Amino acid sequence: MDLSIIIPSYNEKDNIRPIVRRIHEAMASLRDVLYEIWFVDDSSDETLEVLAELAATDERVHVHHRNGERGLASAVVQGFKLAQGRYFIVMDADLQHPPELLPAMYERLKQGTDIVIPSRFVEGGSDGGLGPFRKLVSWTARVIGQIALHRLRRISDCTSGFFGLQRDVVAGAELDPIGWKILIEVLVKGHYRTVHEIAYSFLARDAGESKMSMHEQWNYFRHLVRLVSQSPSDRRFFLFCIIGASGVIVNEVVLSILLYGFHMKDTMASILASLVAMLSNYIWNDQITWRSQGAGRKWNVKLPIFVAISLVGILITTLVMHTCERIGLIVPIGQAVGILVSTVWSYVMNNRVTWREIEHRERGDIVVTRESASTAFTRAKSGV
Ligand SMILES: Nc1nc2c(ncn2[C@@H]2O[C@H](COP(=O)(O)OP(=O)(O)OP(=O)(O)O)[C@@H](O)[C@H]2O)c(=O)[nH]1
Ligand SMILES: [Mg+2]
Repeated sequence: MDLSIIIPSYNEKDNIRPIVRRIHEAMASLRDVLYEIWFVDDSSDETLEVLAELAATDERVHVHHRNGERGLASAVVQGFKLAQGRYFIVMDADLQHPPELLPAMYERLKQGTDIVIPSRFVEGGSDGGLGPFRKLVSWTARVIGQIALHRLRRISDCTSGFFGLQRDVVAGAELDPIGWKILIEVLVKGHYRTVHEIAYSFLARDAGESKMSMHEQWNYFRHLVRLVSQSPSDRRFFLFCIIGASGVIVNEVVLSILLYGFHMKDTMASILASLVAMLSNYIWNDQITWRSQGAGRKWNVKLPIFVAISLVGILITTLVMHTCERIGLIVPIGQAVGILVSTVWSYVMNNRVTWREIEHRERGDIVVTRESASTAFTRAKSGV
């Protein structure tokens, strides 16, 4: 079997026949390709009857019905287990994902690209099928995901429900998604090196109802938290921020002791308190944040670099604060922006320089390529 098309479905009775017909029409251009369509269905309406009728007459259509179970992402994981193809393509049942793109996606997979993602956000693509509120919610969700998980950062449509992959990408991966966004689970836990994005226009739903809800947004947030906690390199940034915040408390406590216990002069007490906080941050970061990669370099190399990076960080905070003040922002806001910029600076530098070794090994750069809609559709139409 060459290709398995996996479709999660929930109460889509009016969309099943049209999508199967359009898949066959689109795949007709690839004459020798063996493909199957797997519906993983959780429906409570007549969708299952429609699917059963189709499966009885069309040998390419297969149905797995889950009784009393829900969840788009877990349905897709079930599809990965059932599918026989060398390549998988996942798409929605409601025709928002145009089956006409299947040949172009298949060709890319056949050429060896690990993951192919039709994207609404590559030049030539559009997310016209969504209303303004849904667009805003979807944009916010994407940005939060990209901040939290480094593997999503260069993928323009990382929450898409339409994507293709080599079977091997998920073969040994322990997929354990919550809710809807199966692609983020695949991007974080899958084994891959190349990603190709193809621009496309997301379309309005033809029939049936949307199952998107606030509850699903909450599930997405829980899913992100779980992925961050399972991914050492993403967890690291959050640990670094928590330790940085703990440094503020250390700083204040030491300052109070020096001022009121030892009656030290203000400036001296302030400098000493900052140094102790810096040392405390160094120790926690060495023991927790970068625990797995400290080996090989001694503290007398790492500590001075850490201190130098922190001092430049303080300078950056002040510079950014002044710049913000000049453009009319009040000092506390300017200081907050400065802290944000210097936190990112310190994190990146410590990751690359102070505790560098493993980070290089882990990065194993992923190559992302892009294709505009015109090229993709020309290829889809001509079946090349
Ligand atoms: N198996 C399964 N499929 C689901 C479940 N929830 C949604 N789906 C399917 O997942 C796909 C996406 O759901 P939609 O309701 O279209 O979500 P959406 O595309 O974000 O929302 P709209 O733009 O309003 O259509 C569709 O094919 C649904 O039938 C579920 O719990 N189980
Ligand atoms: Mg939909």
